Amino acid sequence: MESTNGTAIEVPLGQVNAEIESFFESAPPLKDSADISKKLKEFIELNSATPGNGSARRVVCVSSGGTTVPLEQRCVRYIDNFSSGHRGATSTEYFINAGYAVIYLYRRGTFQPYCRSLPDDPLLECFEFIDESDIQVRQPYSEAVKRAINGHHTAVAAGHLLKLPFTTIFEYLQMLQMIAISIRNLGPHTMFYLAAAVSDFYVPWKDMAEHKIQSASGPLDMRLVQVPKMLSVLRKEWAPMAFCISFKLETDSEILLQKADMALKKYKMHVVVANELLTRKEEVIVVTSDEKIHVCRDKTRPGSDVEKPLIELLVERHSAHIKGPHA
Ligand code: 9Z3
Repeated sequence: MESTNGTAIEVPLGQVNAEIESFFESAPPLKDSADISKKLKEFIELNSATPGNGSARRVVCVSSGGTTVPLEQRCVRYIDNFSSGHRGATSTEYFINAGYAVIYLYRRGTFQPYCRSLPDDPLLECFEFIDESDIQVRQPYSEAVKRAINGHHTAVAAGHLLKLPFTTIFEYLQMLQMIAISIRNLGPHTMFYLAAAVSDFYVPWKDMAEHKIQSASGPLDMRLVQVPKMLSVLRKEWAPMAFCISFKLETDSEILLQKADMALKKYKMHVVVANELLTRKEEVIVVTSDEKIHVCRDKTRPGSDVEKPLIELLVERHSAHIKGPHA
């Protein structure tokens, strides 16, 4: 909750919990939850220290892309949150390079790790027929295709990348909770890097029209309720030992840092990464309880990105967190 003068007001956890319970109770059940649980269990086992595996890997959940808010149960229309998924996909590659196992919780249809240099329509643009029965990669794309296939397949085959897609706010939050609870036993070796653009308002399932809303009925009058803020519960209950990073996106630079500070305190995040929509690929500000660090893309290197120095910094901060104290 925010006071009228813009400072963070602590909302009692009991009240937040009641709102969250009602959100999950009213949400449509996750279709493939048994399959997701199984995949998570296998992924965590694979990356935990056992006599056969050697040492454990750190595990990071990277969320990426925007959540949708359906307006009808048999959904034809929805409200969307902007995010191409570029930040999440790029960051995933750097986390894997840094030795992490990544659970990539992503919006269907958004950017994927190792595939960001491919053109919009890779199948049609990257391949051509040699003859009736053979296909080859077109020259300009051969490096990008090799990088995509090698990078992706190597990471998945080694058990360092698990990809879990979502579309709606209901799916996203249910999956985030499942991930948090399944990795909590790994304690401070886990990280949440929440770059997904998450809806602030939604239509509760029970209040939602079942069928397509008819335009002939005149102007649309619809009540959206606030999505309960799961970040505090993630920090306090679902994964209390994890290193938690959330993102703050604004279009008005005047309020960005103040909003990031507020999120840091209110949700007890370890780090909030503040970014502005127009400059998000050039610069971000890493906000912690005692620092504000400007992280910029290296403009002298063509093709460089801001995620490289950002992930280096966050990995270093995560190492300090592991050494404790973890709270
Ligand atoms: C971000 O701020 C991400 O950096 C972007 C990345 C979505 C801007 P792209 O996917 O862009 O590379 O195109 N994500 C968080 C956005 C958000 O909704 N944050 C909430 C807020 O600002 C808190 S959860 O209130």
